[in-house]
Amino acid sequence: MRFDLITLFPPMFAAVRDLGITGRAHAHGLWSLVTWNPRDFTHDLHRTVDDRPYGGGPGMVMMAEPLAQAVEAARLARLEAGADAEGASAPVVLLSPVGHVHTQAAAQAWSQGTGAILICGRYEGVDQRFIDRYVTQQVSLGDFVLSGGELGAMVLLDSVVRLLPGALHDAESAVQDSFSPTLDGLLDSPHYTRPEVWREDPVPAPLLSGHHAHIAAWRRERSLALTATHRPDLIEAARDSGRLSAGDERLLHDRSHKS
Ligand code: 9WO
Repeated sequence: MRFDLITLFPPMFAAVRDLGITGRAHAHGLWSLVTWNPRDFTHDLHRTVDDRPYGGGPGMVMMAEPLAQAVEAARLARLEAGADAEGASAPVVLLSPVGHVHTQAAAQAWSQGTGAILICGRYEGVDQRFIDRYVTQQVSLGDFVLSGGELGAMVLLDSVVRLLPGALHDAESAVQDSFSPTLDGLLDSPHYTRPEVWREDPVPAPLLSGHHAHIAAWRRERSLALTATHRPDLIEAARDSGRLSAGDERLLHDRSHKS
């Protein structure tokens, strides 16, 4: 899997390339990352990548031509590296609030692919003619504004790379995450580690029982309670897709009728 990042700030991507789970996966060759700076595709003395908006208004707009040349260079390099299936070309993705909101299901789908060319905008925005001609999809991380697309791209990368086979030490970890299939779309239960009593606050007894069925039942109950309290929309979605058992429904019912 290969990602080509079009960015004015290549050093930012050291965070995902060199550190933590994604860094280890990169060191093991599970994925690669190449940055392309639009500034390197300018041809004027000042290496200009932005200009004032037509129609007026605040701030500056990223110019289409340096972005287009960076994408063309990335495409050629991917072709030479055999990064995509024969005849296929990588998606060109703009991180922006206009896009579909990224989800765990989307991350799963991405993790089956060969990567993408990710466009990180800066300033007030990107010339629409570049978007119209090159961008195949836009991805949003949520309804908020960033100073640039880089952090959004890194969130996308992290969510995808950690799902690659071999990325995690403990193969179970990705399976047990919040939103993993085994949790049926519920939030994960709380976690505890040593000491057994911390500042007079003990670890919940079922976790110390050594009885695996009791532990699983306690975790399921905690997942349901946490999700019902904080994300009732996820309870509804799990129910609508048949992922709640009769036992789950009983726990939720009993909980909502406690005084
Ligand atoms: C932002 C925008 C807002 C409304 C309509 C169109 C839009 N396009 C862009 C855009 O391409 N923004 C660039 C990246 C340049 C300005 C800073 N950028 C950005 C991306 N701010 N916020 C995001 C972002 C990305 C993913 N998820 C949430 C926010």
